Amino acid sequence: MALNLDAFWMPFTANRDFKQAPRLLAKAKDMHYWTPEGRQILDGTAGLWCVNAGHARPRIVEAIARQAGEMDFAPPFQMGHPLAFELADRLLKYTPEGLNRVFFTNSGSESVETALKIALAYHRIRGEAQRTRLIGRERGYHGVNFAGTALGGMGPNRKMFGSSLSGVDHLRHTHDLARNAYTKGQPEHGAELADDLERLVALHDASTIAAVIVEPMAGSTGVLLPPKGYLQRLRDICDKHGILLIFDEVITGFGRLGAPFGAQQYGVTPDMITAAKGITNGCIPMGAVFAKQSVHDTFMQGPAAAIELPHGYTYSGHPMACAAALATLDTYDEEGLLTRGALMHTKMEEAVHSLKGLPHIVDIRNTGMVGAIEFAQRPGAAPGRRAFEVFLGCWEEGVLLRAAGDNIAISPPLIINDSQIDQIVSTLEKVIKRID
Ligand code: PXG
Repeated sequence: MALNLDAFWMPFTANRDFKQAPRLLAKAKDMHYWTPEGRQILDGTAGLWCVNAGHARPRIVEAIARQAGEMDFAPPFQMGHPLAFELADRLLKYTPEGLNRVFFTNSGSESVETALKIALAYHRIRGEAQRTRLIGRERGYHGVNFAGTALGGMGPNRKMFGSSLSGVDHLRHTHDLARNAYTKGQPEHGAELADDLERLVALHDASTIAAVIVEPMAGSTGVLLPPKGYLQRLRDICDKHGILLIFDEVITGFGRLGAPFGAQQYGVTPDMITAAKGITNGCIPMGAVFAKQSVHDTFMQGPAAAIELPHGYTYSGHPMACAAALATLDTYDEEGLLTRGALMHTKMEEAVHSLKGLPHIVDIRNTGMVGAIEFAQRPGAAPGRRAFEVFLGCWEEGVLLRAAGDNIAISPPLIINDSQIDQIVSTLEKVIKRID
């Protein structure tokens, strides 16, 4: 029976184009996908930045199967189950010092909404209920729920949804091709862009600002690394004005940059971290917010019988997700994957930067297990066409990459080997040479 593609309204997809020429994946193992026809595809995107240990890893598969038979679900409100406590405690081995309280969600978007609600409530409990303003950054991505949409800074993701949330402002983005093109690792120029926060403080007054949320490295917008000194400067300004700093580490968490979290990679500790994706190796939906103990303890006042934070999800700390996460952490530990990005950094850097000089490329960026190639917009065409054609060409040649605006992002599972990195780069070279 032929597959009927009509009913499924696909997310973030050009539905009509896709359904004319579908790109289907039917099977996955380690570094590869296979199409329903059996064509092998090298996974250059770790699914969507989430399958950090590679696909269908036996420990994780077994843990999920075992847990499904043992206990499928347990209510998380006013009830508990051991795995959620075990996982929260285990996660502290990886989080930056001091971020030792864990709130479970089911996605990055939910982690973002949760952290922002915690920030608002935190100030209110402390007698600063007027601190309601939330600050994001241009070109940021914080998922697709209302606050995440409002705080995100990618124009096309916002414009269809009205004002979505009031009391929001944005820092300028840090992408500066004129000064930083072809930088290997963190750009030299742009720390002073953090002073934008002082500008917003002057405009709105610090007493109205609850929190700033930024990705340590902006992923979805096409891999923008923080300029040297930028994140520390943001931290200092937040401290000066009593503003909470949230790092959205949905992509950078769990080893993508070469350390467990971007906070450690860049040596800057936020007040909260939002995470998801790699926490379960992408195989069961799960997210988490990591909070400083001082943030958590602010809530632990008043009558002990009262619910301190009226927030949570039916599936917060779902037993299957907890089992998957624990087995994922075992796999990361056994194979040293959360720091493998640091070992592979030079290989990745040399590989992606070898593409310099090919037609239409205007910048190449890299860090840990991430690379990005930026293309000039084709004159007269819609933004992103060249990157999308490169993505399509690579798919036809057996390599899955991700188009993000005018950029191609490379973010393979952390188990990738040298020859697979070479395969990604030689495929890119072949495809880039034939596009106009
Ligand atoms: N924050 C950040 C920093 C993200 O990267 C989310 C929040 C939302 O997570 P959920 O689990 O609700 O999707 C993300 C998600 C891409 C791409 O192509 C990136 C994401 C999702 C889909 C595609 O770069 N990141």
